[in-house]
Amino acid sequence: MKSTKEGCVEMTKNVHLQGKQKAMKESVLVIGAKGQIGSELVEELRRIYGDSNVIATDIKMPSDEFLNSGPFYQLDVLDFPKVSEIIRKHNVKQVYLLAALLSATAEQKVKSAWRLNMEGLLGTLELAREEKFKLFWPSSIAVFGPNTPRENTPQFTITEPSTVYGISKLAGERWCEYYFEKFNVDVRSIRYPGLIGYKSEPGGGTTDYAVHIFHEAIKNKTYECFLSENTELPMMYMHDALRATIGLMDASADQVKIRSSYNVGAISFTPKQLAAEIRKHIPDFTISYKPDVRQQYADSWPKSIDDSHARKDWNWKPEFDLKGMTEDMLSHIQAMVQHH
Ligand code: AKB
Repeated sequence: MKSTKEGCVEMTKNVHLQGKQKAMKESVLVIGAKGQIGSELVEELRRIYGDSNVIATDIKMPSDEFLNSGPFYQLDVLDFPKVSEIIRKHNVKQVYLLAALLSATAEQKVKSAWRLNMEGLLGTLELAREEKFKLFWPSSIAVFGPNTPRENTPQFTITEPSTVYGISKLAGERWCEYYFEKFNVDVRSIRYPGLIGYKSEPGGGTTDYAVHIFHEAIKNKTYECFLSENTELPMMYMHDALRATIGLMDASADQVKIRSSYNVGAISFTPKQLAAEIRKHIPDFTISYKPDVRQQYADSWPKSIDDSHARKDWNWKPEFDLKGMTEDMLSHIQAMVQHH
């Protein structure tokens, strides 16, 4: 392990490219690598491109295990000179910009959420224009608002978000399309629904209940939900989210017809339906409901998503339904709990 004077920690490993791994001298950069998506995406990208070709960065230092898995820099995304230095040094040709504050935290920290979510994107779009890399930026179902049709929400419809997070995502979508149209920046984006995975926990979101419920079901056999029982929201298992993300980035440029952000759908359910599914495996699991401020955000979002454009343009298709996702989550968390 080398520690450089800027405080970066860089790991180099001998990598034997094999199987699905693609030989390349170019690198992939993940900004916000310790978050819910980032930590799993880095693992998957390293499997595809080789450990040393995927550069992970985050404002926080990760675990030793993560540090040992490939190159890492401690980095504030708003420090653009440093981002640019890493991009040049490693000949980065793809950037995944995942650093953001989610819906609930953004309402608490309005200005810093706007700064991180918006200036982070704008600065990175500028770098993409100069350095000519392909950029992935996540949008969200939060771009929709209370006036949007909530069932099977279309790709092109009313977008009047009522949360700081949603406003930043909507503005971000417009910037992405602008940089593509004006400067030919190859930027690609997905409107993620709530994401559910067992490897990393979300933080500060409204859809987080659908992850916490599994951990509590296994540990305590009971869960107090901060959304009401019939709050239906679009959700996606992390396995599918990674497939969608990498699938969109791997699509040829002419397949990517939408440069703002694509609707992608997978599963829709309510807390009550999820609890019933969990009960098929843990019969004595109980749930109670104590909606808090996050209920308002959820009530302004779609119940289900029409993702026909993503299906048609770059062959998007989810693999996990509620049953499959629940089985997989429970068996992995159970194994993790037994292991510790
Ligand atoms: C959140 O709940 O804030 C996020 C999202 C839907 O973008 N998971």
